[in-house]
Amino acid sequence: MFKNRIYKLRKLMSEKGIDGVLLQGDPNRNYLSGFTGDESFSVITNERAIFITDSRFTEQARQQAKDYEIVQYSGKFEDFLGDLTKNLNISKIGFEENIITYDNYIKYKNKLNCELVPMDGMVEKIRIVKDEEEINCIKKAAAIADKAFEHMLGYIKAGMTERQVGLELEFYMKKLGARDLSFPTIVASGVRSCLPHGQATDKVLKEGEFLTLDFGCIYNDYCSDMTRTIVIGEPSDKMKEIYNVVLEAEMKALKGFKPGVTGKSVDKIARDYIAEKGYGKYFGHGLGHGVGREIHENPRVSPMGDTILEKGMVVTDEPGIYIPDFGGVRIEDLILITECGCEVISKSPKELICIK
Ligand SMILES: [Mn+2]
Repeated sequence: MFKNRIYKLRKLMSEKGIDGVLLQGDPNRNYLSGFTGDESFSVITNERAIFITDSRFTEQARQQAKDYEIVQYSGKFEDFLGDLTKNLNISKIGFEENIITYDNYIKYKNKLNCELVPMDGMVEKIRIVKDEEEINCIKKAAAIADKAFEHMLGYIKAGMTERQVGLELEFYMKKLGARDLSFPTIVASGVRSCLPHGQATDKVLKEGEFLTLDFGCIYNDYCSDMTRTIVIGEPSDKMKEIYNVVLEAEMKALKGFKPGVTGKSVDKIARDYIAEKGYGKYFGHGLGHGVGREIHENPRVSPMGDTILEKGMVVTDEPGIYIPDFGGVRIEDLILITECGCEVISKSPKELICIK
């Protein structure tokens, strides 16, 4: 599997005319090696795959990065890299311009005798389509989130704080085998639900309020992402109306996801429907995003999403309406693009749930 991924990278390297790459960020380096730790490096040329780490990770790298020569370095990494690129006769080395700092760049530029070339998302282009094993990990992470949501429906009561809700949700996902959270859990109730990314506070849940939960976990390095908005007690007519508009927009978009269309064309389906219902100005963010090793990755499903969707891509469908001083609703499913449409990975119910 890793050999195949490295093979794909080497093809892109030769197309770009570079004879080596330096991988420093966790997602790309680990995707191409099987390593699950951090703060390490790999250098890949046409003939060699070298994994470079320090004494904290050497043994782990030996066990996990089996297709690589493992090298332990000490001292300044830029000195080590300068010698290595010289010994490997690298003339143009690709680097992750979205990962390395300006400080890194200056140090490399001073120590390396080769040309530094931005990789321009070369590995991300390979990562955008998921293989079966990756899809299984994402499905497992989503199943944990679904179970946790079901648990929360029996746990949430008026009088609790958002923080209590968030803590229980996070604890429960870890109890079910999640390694970590995909991102800081969003728990936003009442007027706070108009904050698309409102993190849990000490606010107490009251009857007649929306409660938005946006959460996910990491299973074997892969993220899940889902959002459900529920009501504490009884919803008003206006709350029901907004909820139904968002739900309808979400379901209409689901029918639009298929290979061969752009992300922006699916975004438009949900956006046009919400605008038609008079709430256009309250839906400010994109409809969705790719999910994998990172919680937000390509393809973007927004008015700027030019990428053509392909079978094996995993994206979210998450329209929302956020009305200041009133509240908001977002409903988000994780989906897999299939041969002729999409498969909804999130299984939690979407009809309006009221906590009595
Ligand atoms: Mn999302």
